[in-house]
Amino acid sequence: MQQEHWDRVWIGASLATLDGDIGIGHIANGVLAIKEDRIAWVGTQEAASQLSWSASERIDGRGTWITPGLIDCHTHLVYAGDRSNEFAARQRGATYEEIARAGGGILSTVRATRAASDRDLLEQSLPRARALRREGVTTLEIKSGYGLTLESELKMLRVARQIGTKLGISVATTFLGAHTVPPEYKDRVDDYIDAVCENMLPAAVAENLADAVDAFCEHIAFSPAQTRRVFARAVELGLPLHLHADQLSDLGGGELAAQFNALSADHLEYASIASLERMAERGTVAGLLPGAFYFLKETRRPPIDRLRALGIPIAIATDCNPGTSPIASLLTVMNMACVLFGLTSEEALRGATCNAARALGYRDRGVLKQGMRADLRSGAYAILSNSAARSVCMCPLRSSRAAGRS
Ligand code: DI6
Ligand code: FE
Repeated sequence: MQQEHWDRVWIGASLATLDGDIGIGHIANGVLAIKEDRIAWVGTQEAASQLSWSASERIDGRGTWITPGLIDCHTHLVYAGDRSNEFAARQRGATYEEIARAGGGILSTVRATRAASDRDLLEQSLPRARALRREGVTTLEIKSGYGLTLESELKMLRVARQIGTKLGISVATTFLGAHTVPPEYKDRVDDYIDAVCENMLPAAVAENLADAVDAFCEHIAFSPAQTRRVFARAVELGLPLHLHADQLSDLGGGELAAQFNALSADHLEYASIASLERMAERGTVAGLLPGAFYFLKETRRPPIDRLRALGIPIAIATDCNPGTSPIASLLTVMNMACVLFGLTSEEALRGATCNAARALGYRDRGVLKQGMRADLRSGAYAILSNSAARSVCMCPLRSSRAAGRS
């Protein structure tokens, strides 16, 4: 029998492999081995005992659950300043739209982000990324969209890349120049879209700063026609797409995202049945953002039952941003997905692992399977619940360890 030599092996752990179309792919008394930066073997102890193997490091995995490293697939965590004043205004009854129309909201963060130096922006953003990493997040998507000039959008994206390097996590950057209309273009929105398409987006691509493109399609931001122009340009430049779709009203965002084969359409509280059907046909992931729902005291839930019935993959993300989702805890947001949206714990765990990987177009993570990146999260979960999914979602503030390659 050929002898396998592994760098590190966990023996006797409960594995949530997430391998398969439903559930969490639980293996009790599991063995998981890593060689170099890949998962070399996954299975039961019984099956492992049939193999001939050795390992440089053996870890007693009993009492431990191992899941894939968590993936936060939608964040705006690079920004300067804070918007606690808006939180207070909303407590007094103001709505998000009213604040935005009065020049607050996204634009107030644009002012602070433009004024910040690269270094300030990095220093203000790092603690949020660190908080996510502490919870076991090993892959993080970060959007631009608070600069809205060529120079400051690129500044945000560079800072996002620096966060990945500094923290040793994987950062996927998304160009969100079409987040809101900057004041300089107040009455000439189409001219701004020209600048996005002809100037900003190509520059971000030339500097290899954008892994994907997103837009905010909403009556307080960009129309479907303007969103299409940005998407068409992104497609020409070979970039995958995401969309802030149907968050505050139904503009057919889900359908638009599906038509362009976007990786994900996110929010979806007001998505129409037609949108969801198109998403199901194209395999568009539904990115649910319970933090924004919670902070905005939204009452209309995303159409969970229909997403399930149509077999649309559901991802969960923090949407970490200073206005509508000022939270840097993916575990809490997974818990919100259960409590506020009625997801099962298993769905929430899928939402932050395998389905989040799909929402970012990654095929090498989010699942514990031979050949995948050695990108894991482990923790002693047994105190509250004997299930990785349930304990992650029941008790969101417990700490964890991320292990293996990041
Ligand atoms: N939708 C959101 O939830 C965030 N952006 C968006 O397009 C909100 C961003 C903010 O209010 O700063
Ligand atoms: Fe967002």
